[in-house]
Amino acid sequence: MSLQALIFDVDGTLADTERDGHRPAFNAAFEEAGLDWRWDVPMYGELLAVTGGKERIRYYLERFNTEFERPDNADAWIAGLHKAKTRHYVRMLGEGLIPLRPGVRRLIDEARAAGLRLAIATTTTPENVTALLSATLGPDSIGWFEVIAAGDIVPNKKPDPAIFVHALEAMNLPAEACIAFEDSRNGLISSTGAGLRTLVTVNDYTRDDAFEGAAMILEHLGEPDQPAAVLSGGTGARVVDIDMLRNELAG
Ligand code: XBP
Ligand code: MG
Repeated sequence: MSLQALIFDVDGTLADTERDGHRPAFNAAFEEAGLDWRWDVPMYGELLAVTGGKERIRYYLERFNTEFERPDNADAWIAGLHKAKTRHYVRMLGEGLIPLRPGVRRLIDEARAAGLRLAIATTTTPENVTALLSATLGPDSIGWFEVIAAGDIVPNKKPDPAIFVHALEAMNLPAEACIAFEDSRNGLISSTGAGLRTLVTVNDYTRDDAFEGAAMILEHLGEPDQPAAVLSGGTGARVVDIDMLRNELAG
């Protein structure tokens, strides 16, 4: 079936948001709430085992800070803490602190020029997605994505396939007509669980993940003057463009 749409993950795929975006935003929210919790870079790597910010805070308390006495209304309290984190994160994006990864803008421009449809499937909060798109590709770019499937829109976050299934249903497309872009094992399990061929671009937190089932694994999407290292798959091309997706990945 011919290629009709590209579905992008956000965190770690469009931009390296986790280490220098979400992590400091969580820490700023903790400080503001008078908590002495600080998530350093290695600890945050362990916390990434669980997707979703509220879920990640719960996991931290269950696994790494069991002494902490939670308030009675723990869910609402965590939701409030997470809301503050989102506020800090959106502010950081607005300050232009987090750029897109190599090749992302180019590939999105090429996909639009080729008439491909675009969607997003992410675990993060919807306003984080629109803030990132707006700060990097400009406010109009929000409308380039036919579907922005994000956050609590599905009950179970990645690695559950629900968010990709939701995006496919909203576009009324079969998985065979699409390619997904992911950066993590949880993301890959989710996308392949929805039947999607998936191209993985690794980052410092995910390069040692096991990526069985990925159609191709690269360092990043590549630019003509900055070709990507190919870690697995493909036939040697080091810049991901539409021809390459059609020739090497589309079924
Ligand atoms: C991203 C996530 C998100 C972000 C934080 O996973 O797990 O939770 O880390 O965003 P993926 P929120 O890239 O696989 O979608 O705090 O808004 O959840
Ligand atoms: Mg990701």
